Amino acid sequence: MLNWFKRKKNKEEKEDEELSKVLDTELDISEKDQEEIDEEYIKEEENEDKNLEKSDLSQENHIKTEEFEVEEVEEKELSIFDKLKKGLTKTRKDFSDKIDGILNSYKKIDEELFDELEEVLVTADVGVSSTMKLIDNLRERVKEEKTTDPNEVKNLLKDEIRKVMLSSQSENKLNLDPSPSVILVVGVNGVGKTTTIGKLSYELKQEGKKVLIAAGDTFRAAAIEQLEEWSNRAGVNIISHSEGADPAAVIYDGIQAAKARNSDVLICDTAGRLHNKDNLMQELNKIFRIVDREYGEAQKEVLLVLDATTGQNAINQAKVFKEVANITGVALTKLDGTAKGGVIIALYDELNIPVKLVGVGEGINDLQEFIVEDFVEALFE
Ligand SMILES: Nc1nc2c(ncn2[C@@H]2O[C@H](COP(=O)(O)OP(=O)(O)OP(=O)(O)O)[C@@H](O)[C@H]2O)c(=O)[nH]1
Ligand SMILES: [Mg+2]
Repeated sequence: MLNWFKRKKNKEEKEDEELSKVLDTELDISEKDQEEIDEEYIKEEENEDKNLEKSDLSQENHIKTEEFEVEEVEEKELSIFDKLKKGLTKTRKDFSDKIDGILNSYKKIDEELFDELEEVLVTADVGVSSTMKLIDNLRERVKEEKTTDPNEVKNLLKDEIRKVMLSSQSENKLNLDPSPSVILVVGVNGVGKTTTIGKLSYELKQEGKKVLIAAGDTFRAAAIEQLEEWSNRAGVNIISHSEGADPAAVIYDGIQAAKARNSDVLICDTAGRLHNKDNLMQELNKIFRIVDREYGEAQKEVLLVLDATTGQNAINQAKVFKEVANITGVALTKLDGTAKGGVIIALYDELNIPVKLVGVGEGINDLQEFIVEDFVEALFE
């Protein structure tokens, strides 16, 4: 193994050891943090109130709706592939441009070239073990096919990435048929759970499904109100209790309402922020038990939301959640704001968890299904 790589590997092993420490910090919220969050929320509310005072409420709503529709029409003009490509802009720049630069600077294929490619993959958060596997496979391919032109290496690498991802035994589509189905949305705080639920509700409603949301994050009032706002935007119903209520009771009520109203999909928000990791995991287990007991007939998805901008830390979070829950898929958010999109390759290769949805912006239309072939194409364009 090359020296640079060894150092990188040692560093990542150390990071792995600190896995639970990292998560504990992420899941732990100090009183000071909570005060800051509350203050921020109060400020936002005051601003909103001021805006509403300025103009007549109905007129305001009317204007907002119109703006919203215009935004949607523009967004729809982009194809799914173009949207993914746009979302991957930063990753692609870092990845494809660098690879082109390297390959153009070499006249023959040698170890140094492989070394440089390794560095690009690790920098794009593909992860050390997946990178090693890919580069080893690439080396073999070059040998087998007696490739001598560095420019041909790009297509071989693309093919190897595709192979690694497709060999993972996973289904990319949300398993929602036949109705009814329930989606439990889990993940640490701030990764984008609530936003993803809003976008997903909207999309499923557009597909003609009857959607109900359960506001299972009762840890703070702001979380419930944020979800209510999203349910309004998406035009779907929501079941909520007040702040501090037992989340399992909210989910229980959600299930009863979904049954009574013949809903196709029940989407449950959960808290990402509790006093510590054990609390969070216990609470999730309680919710899972309620769903199994009360809604056995429903298709069940446990969607782990991960924030792409956190790179390898997202992989660590996935490892922890995988221990306590049967995660059926990942929604990877904030792909638009990061060069760390390579983390998707590691999710497939190291954890065998399919990415089912990707978030490519903060708008209601900025969620899309994930297709491996499209991702690989977009990455190398
Ligand atoms: N750019 C971008 N921002 C996103 C995306 N998804 C979510 N966000 C933003 O990320 C922030 C956090 O999102 P939330 O949906 O509140 O996250 P959460 O996981 O529900 O957070 P907690 O309720 O605190 O646990 C918000 O400002 C969102 O607008 C995305 O795909 N792209
Ligand atoms: Mg939330």
